[in-house]
Amino acid sequence: MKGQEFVLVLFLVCAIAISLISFLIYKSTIKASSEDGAGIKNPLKKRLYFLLLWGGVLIIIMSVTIPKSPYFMYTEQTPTMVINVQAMQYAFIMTDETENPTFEIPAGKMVEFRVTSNDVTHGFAVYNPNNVLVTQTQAMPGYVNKLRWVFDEPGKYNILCTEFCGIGHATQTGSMRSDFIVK
Ligand SMILES: [Cu+2]
Repeated sequence: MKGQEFVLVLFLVCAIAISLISFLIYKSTIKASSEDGAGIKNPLKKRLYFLLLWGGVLIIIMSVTIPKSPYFMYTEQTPTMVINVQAMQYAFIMTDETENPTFEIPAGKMVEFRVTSNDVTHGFAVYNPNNVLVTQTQAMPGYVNKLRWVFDEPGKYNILCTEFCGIGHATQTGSMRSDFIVK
């Protein structure tokens, strides 16, 4: 199992465990209130209704969101271009496969960012030419996060750090940002 898949499975296991505990607490609450005569008329029916409603909502949310998880995006394709990103206090160093820092990204083609950090955790958030956030990942020390994306709109994309990574994160002179061109 790859690192990112492991994190996803771990998240799902934790989510199920928390859900189960919440349900058991809910169940024990009903019992207590029935015993002290707080008057739930048909606890079994209520319990079943709650379970179906809650389970249904959960299944709908999960079936809509899980397939759209970034973990599954473009996994079957080979990236046209790989960009290595090193984040540090307070800059991003980005190069293509030939270690060229002045690369351009082809529009409409899937590219892969391999994002890591030299020091603390940073954010790697990509904003389109209209300054709308289009995709993001974290830059973590000792770990490479792969971010695959297709940029359809040509122009200058800005990269901002989305973690408060230190005193120079947002100062006038040393604010943590970078950019690249999509052509
Ligand atoms: Cu930062």
